[in-house]
Amino acid sequence: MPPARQPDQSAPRTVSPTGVGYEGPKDGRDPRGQAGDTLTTPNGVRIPDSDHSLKAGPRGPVLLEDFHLREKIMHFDHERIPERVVHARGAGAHGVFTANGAAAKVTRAAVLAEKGLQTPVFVRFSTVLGSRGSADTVRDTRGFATKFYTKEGTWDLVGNNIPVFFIQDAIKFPDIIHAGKPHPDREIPQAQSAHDTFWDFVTLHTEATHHTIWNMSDRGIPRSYRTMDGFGVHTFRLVNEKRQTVLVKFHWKPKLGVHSLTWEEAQIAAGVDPDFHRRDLYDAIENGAFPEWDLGIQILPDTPDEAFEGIDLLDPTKIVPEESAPVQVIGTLVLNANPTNFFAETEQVAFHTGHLVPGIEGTNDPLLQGRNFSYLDTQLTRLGGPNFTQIPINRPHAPVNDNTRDGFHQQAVHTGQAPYTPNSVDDGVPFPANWADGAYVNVPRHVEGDVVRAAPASFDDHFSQPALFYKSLTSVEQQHVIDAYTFELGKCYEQGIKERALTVLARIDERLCAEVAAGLGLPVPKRIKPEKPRPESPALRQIRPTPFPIQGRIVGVVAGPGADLDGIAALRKALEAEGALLRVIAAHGGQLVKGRKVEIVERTFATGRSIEFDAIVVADGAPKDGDFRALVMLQEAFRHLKAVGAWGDGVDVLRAGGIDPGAPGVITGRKSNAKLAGAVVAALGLHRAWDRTPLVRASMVPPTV
Ligand code: HDD
Repeated sequence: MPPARQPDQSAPRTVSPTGVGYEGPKDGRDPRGQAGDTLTTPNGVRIPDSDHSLKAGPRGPVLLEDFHLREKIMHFDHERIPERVVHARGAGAHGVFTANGAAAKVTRAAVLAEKGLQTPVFVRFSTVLGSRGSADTVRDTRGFATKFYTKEGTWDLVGNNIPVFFIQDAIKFPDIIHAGKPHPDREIPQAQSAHDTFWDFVTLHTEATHHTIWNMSDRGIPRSYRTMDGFGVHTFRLVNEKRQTVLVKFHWKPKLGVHSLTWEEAQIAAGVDPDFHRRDLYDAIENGAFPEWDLGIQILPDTPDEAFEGIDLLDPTKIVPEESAPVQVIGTLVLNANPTNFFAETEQVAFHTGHLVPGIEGTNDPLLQGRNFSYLDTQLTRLGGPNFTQIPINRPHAPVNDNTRDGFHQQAVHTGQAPYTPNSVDDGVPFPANWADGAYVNVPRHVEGDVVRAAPASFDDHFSQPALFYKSLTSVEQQHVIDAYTFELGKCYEQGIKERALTVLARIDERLCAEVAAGLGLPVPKRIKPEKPRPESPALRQIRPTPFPIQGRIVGVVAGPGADLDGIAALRKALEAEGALLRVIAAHGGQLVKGRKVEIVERTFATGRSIEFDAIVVADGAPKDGDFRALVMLQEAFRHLKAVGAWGDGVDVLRAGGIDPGAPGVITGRKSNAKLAGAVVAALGLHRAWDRTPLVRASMVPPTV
């Protein structure tokens, strides 16, 4: 490539530990600290007093010549930018993606292909429907958007934690979002799909059935951003050095496994800790439990019909079962740094499905093509003009020499006289690049057809894959789906919508339909045969018998005034060896002291709630009957199928809470020793004591089916 004559427009990028933002202090102090010691105006004028406006005498009036007052208030008045029209609520982190070289045969994109190449990334996770201040744990799809700052330009993989989408054509996106957002008159409910307009839409547009059943499954209420899958959703086309192409589906697979909240936990968290997922991500990274995902691809032949085993690959409401096309791991993502400034990074990051690099192309999926317009367009309103790629978090790490000029918020001082090509005034530079230079050259593809507003006939299959999904789940997961539909439809007011929803469920599975109908107190629709699903796909289950790593998991230890502090320390040591944390919960803040041993109380019965902990253990030395707030915590944890336990006379507290020490997932011992710690670690790895389910549900009155 010819050398760029003008300075690299990305040059003003200042490098803080997280890669963006103002440089922190240079004199060895905390790099996240303030940039300087002295208070100034935006123009750098030093200020003696920022607490009093300039007045004619202490009792006023305020003088117009107070430029500091005017600048300060003017800036404050304009601190807000519009929130994202969807995915407004989110949290982000910096990290690194390392390719393992396995993709070299299918793509020329170095970010994916070059073995060992490390590419900086920024990831933003989000909910879809809620406003910026809404709760994290609502039932919703989660966004999983990754910006790869590659040497060949920025590549954005803007995906979700659900592999399919509600609609097949982008022209319907405003409609599904209007239906999901709060009702226009009262602006309620916030961040929920449990209302009439959502269910009206998805039952009238049955292409939404597949995405909807994923939302009603445990995928709709993830335990953590760290324990979610991610999917590129659309089929993409990869191009290798020989200009050969394959079609692929992208998958992010979390090293910690896919885990979810229970519905009750999600509801409690939304009230007790609306920042549950944001806090979890931030704390895990601060504690060095860096979240990791493998990136995998399903490689599918690029045939003229763009289909695989009868599945139309241009239809974003369809998956390709992993049993038919295995996911091949091509690299690993590690998130290892929190943002320094939420607004500058997480709020201003601008993803775009059209941010592609050589070797990665889109397909004719009509949903993807509409997105390619939308993501660019939305930034004009949100980020105030066309120069948003100059905002630090959006700046490419590749040289930029693009001949664009001017516009709002222009940061670059462009040199050169001829911002057009070809030119002779600037000696012809910048010159267009070619394939050998690493240019983005689209693979030629033949296109023909009548101009029509229509979809292919294959897009009409709306039920076979929802049926496949439901059939593939474990019985525990199926029950959660039944409960979720019953809850959501139970929150609707319109009888006709509920009845229509039952006719949709009847096409998926007879029992699902019958159970939800019973829960709603409505008759089962007649004469509708469920779709015949493909063979089961066990890969769709998230409850697995194999344990997962427990990094970042939190065990709460309930400690009375006479607690066995040695035992607590021993349990902590064992948990920390696995990357998990222990937090002491007691009746008051401060410390617990026994002889020379001291334990800091990190949660009290007043500030703590069961949802914060993945397991709760009562230490020996507890008051026999416990504190009722501790009992509530233990009962909730038990109901949510979490490991609960006790050692010594802590077992009496379990009994006082009505918890049978012999029940599944209840861990007891005489002492806090290696055996007890091992049992806690093993239980955390399985996430929940699923075999406790019948015991917990036994106390619920079942609807008569
Ligand atoms: Fe979208 C944001 C994911 C369909 C229009 N979308 C947005 C974000 C994610 C997705 C993760 C948040 C990015 C961030 O963190 O800043 N969207 C998807 C997926 C889709 C999808 C996986 C289907 C497969 N989206 C979709 C369609 C359209 C949009 C069909 C419009 C035609 N999406 C937007 C948007 C947003 C957005 C309005 C809001 C803020 C933004 O883009 O930057 O343009």
